[in-house]
Amino acid sequence: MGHHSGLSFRFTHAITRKPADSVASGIRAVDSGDPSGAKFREEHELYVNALQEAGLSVVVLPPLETFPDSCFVEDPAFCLPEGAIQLRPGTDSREGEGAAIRPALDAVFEKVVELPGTGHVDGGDVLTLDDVILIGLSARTDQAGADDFAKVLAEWGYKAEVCETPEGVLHFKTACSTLGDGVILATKVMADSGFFGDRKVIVVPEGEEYAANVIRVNDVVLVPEGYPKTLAAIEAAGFRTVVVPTHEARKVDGGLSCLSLRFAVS
Ligand code: CIR
Repeated sequence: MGHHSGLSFRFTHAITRKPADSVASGIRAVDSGDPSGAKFREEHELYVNALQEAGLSVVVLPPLETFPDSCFVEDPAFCLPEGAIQLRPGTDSREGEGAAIRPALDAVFEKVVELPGTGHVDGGDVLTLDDVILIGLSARTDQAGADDFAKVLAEWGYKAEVCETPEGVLHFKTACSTLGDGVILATKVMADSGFFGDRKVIVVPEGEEYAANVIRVNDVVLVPEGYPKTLAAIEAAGFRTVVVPTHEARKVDGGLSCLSLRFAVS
């Protein structure tokens, strides 16, 4: 199928995984208290509802206690209309999540391949735009992984570019999102990076950097609760918004995009 208008936001399906109680020991850069599995599952249900309201058929996988960060399903896989790629997350406690999500990929896609080689890629470092797929090098995604991933994408007919995620940013998409229709939402540091060429970039107001991670799903943009200036900026640009609470996810550096794999299949 390759690049086409709407590739970045027209979806039919999503895969999610309920947070486990072990999410209390999920990875975080700065400790602001442990998330509660029970509270996180309540927020997760609202997230799943929002995806359904946006028109998606949503698979909800059971909690996986052995992997504390396994509700962040975006990281161990990458999906396109023609198939899925099982990734190799770049931190020890998450590397096995690729194999854990594989059956869910096989259940939906005829074509599923594993990232070749020995490098690492976290899906959170991959930003799909309609005309190019950006892969951010980070503490999780290394050059070997990015190069091998780009090769698979090229074989499937997709153009990829490898970028340097700015220092101190967990994942490339922690600091930017596509709103579709050629518009990017990004933190100032990301906006100044030059990655986005002449696309229109909405800069996230200072102090609301967490809200750079939003997801456009069909006709709406899901925005985390508690970021009024960013919400207003997205609405002023003409997008319909839906606010979703992500307070528990945030305690372990997770956001809206990390919680699902979104894709279009016929
Ligand atoms: C981690 O550090 O891997 C998790 N605690 C958070 C993952 C967030 N995922 C994402 O940004 N795609």
